[in-house]
Amino acid sequence: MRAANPSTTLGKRSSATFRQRLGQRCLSVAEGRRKTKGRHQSFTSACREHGAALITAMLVVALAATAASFMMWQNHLWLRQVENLENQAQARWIAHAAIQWGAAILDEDARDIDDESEKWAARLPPLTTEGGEVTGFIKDAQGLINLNNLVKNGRISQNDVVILTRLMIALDINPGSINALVDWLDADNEVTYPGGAEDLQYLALEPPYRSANRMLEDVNELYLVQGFNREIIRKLQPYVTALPAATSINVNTAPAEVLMALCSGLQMPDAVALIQFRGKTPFKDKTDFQKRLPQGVQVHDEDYNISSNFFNATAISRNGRAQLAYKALLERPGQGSTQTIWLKQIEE
Ligand SMILES: [Ca+2]
Ligand SMILES: [Ca+2]
Repeated sequence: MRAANPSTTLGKRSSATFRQRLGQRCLSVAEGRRKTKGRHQSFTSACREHGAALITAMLVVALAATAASFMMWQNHLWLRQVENLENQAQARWIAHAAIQWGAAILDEDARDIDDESEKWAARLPPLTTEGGEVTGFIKDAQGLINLNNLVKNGRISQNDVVILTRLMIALDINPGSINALVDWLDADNEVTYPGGAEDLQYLALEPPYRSANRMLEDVNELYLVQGFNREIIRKLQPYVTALPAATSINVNTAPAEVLMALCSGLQMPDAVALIQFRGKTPFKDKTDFQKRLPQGVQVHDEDYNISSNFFNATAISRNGRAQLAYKALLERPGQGSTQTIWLKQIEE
């Protein structure tokens, strides 16, 4: 039997111990790493939570700031709207007052003659008001051709048809649509030939409508009358009007084109000469006007006059950011105070 080698035994023991110790050491290191990893994970998780909370807080602040900004903007907008409405109301009130002032000036005016050297014809210089200014002017509505004259007492007025025909020819407009205007104004439903139009023609349009069979309330109503279009109305507008009664033309205020339409045979140079003459010495009566007409020129006595009953007053008022223009038709009767027939807001 062979005796055991002590050194070999000792070596085996040392080796076992070493492995044991190594195992423990490894376990210890692994434990350490596990703990470190755990701590790291906890730290990362905490960081993530903290980050999320921070982003949420920032979002809440941003939303709150946006909401506050929106509310402030809305509030500002509302205040501006209120201010605009207030400015508009003030501007409207001042414009209406200016037109009433115009009516008072007409009341004070002598009514035997109406010419452009009179006080009512002077343009109102801009007057400062609280928060703005107002200006305005009055024009004689009877210096123009009254389209409603075409039908008088239910019948066609041939004199007035001739006057409008002369104007349209001078303005290079085909006068063929005058009968349609006569039909628009007259009370019956019988078509005036050629060129007339009553319900039958207008009801065939899309959309259909009926003939008015009454006076025009406004020159723009011509858009509804057969044969009148934008171009024709644009050309006519400086020389025609729509008054609520038959009227005569005031030769102290009529422009040259209207004088030429009124007087048979009157040429432009003579019409300009008449206007220059009346600028210095207004026609004091109808005979005075007739005397000034060139030889051969004729005018019907009932078609003209040297004074007026109807005037257009325009007022332009500015208040803050609001600027409004109003136009009125004023009627000044032979006696009594001037009345407003209509008042409307217009484009400047
Ligand atoms: Ca006068
Ligand atoms: Ca008719």
